[in-house]
Amino acid sequence: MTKPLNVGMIGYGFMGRTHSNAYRKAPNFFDLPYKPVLKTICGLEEKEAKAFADRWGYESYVTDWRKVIDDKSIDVVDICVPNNYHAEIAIAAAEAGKMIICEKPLARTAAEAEPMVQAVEKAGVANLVSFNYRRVPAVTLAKKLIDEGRLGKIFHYRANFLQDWTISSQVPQGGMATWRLDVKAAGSGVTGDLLAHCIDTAMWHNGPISAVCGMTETFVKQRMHAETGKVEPVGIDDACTFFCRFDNGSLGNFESTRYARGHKALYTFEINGENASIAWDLHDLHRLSYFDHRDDSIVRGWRSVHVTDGDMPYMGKWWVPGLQIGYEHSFVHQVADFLENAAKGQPTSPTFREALATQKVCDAVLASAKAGKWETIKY
Ligand code: SOE
Repeated sequence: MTKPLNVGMIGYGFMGRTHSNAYRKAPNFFDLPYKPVLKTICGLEEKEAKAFADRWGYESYVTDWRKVIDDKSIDVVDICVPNNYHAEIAIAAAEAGKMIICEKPLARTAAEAEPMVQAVEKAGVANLVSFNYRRVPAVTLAKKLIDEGRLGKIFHYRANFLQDWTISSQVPQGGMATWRLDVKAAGSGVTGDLLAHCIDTAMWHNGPISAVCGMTETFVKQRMHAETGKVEPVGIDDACTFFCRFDNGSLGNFESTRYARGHKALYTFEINGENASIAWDLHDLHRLSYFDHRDDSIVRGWRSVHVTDGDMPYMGKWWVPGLQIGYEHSFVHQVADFLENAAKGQPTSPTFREALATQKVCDAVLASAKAGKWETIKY
């Protein structure tokens, strides 16, 4: 019997849409123990909240997130608001015994994230941080290949996340659309917003990062604040590059920027092992490039694995072999995994605790860039 599960969504921006879409699609494709019911959408502006409720089929809308927490009929609280609200809402939701899905990064800093971890663990509620790229089938397949030992000893992990949307100094900071540029709301710039994705995936693939050495730059030093209308100093990192050492002895090389003209969302990674290498590119998300040195030399070369067959991660639930899915489906997979595990009382990775580790790496990268020296990370 599929039990209804009432969802209270907090935030109706870009992420509110990706998560709402996921709750709607997941039960159509996955055999789930729960049927998500879009119960309440919460957003600051009443008109927008109502329009969102109408469009996505939420039964009701509110403008105060505390009403979602106080509503006893809500089972899952989904947090899709700017980072500065994550901690307060998540802690209140945990204390109210709700399951929680929280958008990434978990918080603005590790210090802010710690009590969130304690709250969900104390309450014993299911919790997940939305690092969605893990659940792109080719990225999940990469994890399988690594865990099977196909790469052998890993030497290098390199990842990039490149965008170009803040090059103009006319882009404001703060407000609905551009809160990611406001340090008070976001906590950091590309480090928490983009590199956090790369770090989450990298530590999932390749284990903990033990030390980092970073470099950041803020190319546009002042921007108008969308809420005050005043030109204010910019406190976020526009670009960040860091080197790191993993516990397993491999070296990491990461870069993120919003100043790479021509790139909108170029997330790539390459992993080099003793026997084999793999590479992936978000712009061609079904393809996993694989090179295996053990192949017969007359046919050895980079293989282009098209991750669409039914025996590939998640793909058996979608169309017929060879046909594609996309970005949005990583969120569908996330909801499906979360609900399946929650019904069994099992955690879904990345939990708040796992996301705290990512947060610690982000903090260390920023501290290293500020101090101009290597930082070690204590988990
Ligand atoms: C920023 O532009 C952003 O939307 C991030 O916030 C997302 O996490 C990333 O997946 C795409 O880029």
